[in-house]
Amino acid sequence: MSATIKNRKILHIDMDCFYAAVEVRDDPRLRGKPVAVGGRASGRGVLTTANYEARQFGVSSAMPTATALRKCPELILVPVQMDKYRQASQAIHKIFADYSEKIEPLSLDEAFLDVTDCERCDGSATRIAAEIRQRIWQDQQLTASAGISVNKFVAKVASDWNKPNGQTVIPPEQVDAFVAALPVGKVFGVGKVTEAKLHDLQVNTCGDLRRFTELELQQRFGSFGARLYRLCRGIDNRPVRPNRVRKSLSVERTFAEDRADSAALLEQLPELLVELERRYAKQQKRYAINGIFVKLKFHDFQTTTMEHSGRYFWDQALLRREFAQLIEQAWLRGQRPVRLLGLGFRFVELDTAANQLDLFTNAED
Ligand code: TTP
Ligand code: MG
Repeated sequence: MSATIKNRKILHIDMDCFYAAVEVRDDPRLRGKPVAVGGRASGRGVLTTANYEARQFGVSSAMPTATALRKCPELILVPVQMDKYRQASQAIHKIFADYSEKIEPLSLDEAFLDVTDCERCDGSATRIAAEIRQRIWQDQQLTASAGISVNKFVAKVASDWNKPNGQTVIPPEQVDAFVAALPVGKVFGVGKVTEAKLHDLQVNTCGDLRRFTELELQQRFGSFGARLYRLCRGIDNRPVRPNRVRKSLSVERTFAEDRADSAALLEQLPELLVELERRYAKQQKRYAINGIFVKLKFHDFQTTTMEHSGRYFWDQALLRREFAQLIEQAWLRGQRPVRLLGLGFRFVELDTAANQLDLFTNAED
């Protein structure tokens, strides 16, 4: 039975100084020293992150490398090596998958897991988090921190509480008090502007925010006001949403009258291809086409599919030729009237989180 919103068990897991930790792991000479990952100062580089030794000097993510070197002259700078972080990220996600199907990655190093239905560790979310962190260490020699609570908001705040290499549990009965004491700046969506506005209203903590009615908050903050009203009470019903990666896209048509042969099928190709193109263009994310396939259902309901793998860009003429070939080959397998024709693409799995971070890497020299 799926759990009600009230008794969910949500984990937020976040790797500690992720890129820097991977670099230190791979070069023991860096251990114990201040290390940052990013572009060179001469190339106007910025840092993606820094290890905890470097943070003691005031070095932080997104800081220009030149500034960081002024704050910490002995800082060791390592260039970004995205492939390594991606590999570590994949290994970590494999471990997550042993505990839940409901995994929502936020970036390469951070994810929510809904472990409400997980039966491992006697169903104890606290022990599940500890075990996951232990396995990440054994498998990757990297440390992670975790927050454990009843919803995403509280779990995320909690994972920061005992960083690095720690975990914090906020059980249901403590959520209210925990959130009441929380500075409003910790609430997801409250940026500098909103925070300043709230301070003007003598609001410093989520507890202070509870003085306002939902309507008052809506009047001041628009639609975000309604969310604030709930969040400051520790209420957050957002589900953990797995980023479903699309593996294929297809269109198909059942004919009013069966098509006798492949020539009759080919007449249908241009129209179906336009439909496929329309669906492909409508997708929010871009997927690289890694193969094409056709599906035929013969009049006796026997079905056959034929694939061709290879990288394709959208090229009408080429796709038409290649689909036509597949249709002919597929028809030869049955050589009888056809009631349905389908066309489709297979996609390469793209790691959307990694792609976002690539934008950052490009700032490198
Ligand atoms: P974070 O989880 O924000 O930071 P972190 O893992 O380095 O440190 P913490 O221990 O505080 O969690 O980001 C994860 C990785 O994403 C980080 O190692 C580098 C990369 N990153 C960027 O490329 N640009 C950025 O601005 C930030 C914040 C992170
Ligand atoms: Mg992190």
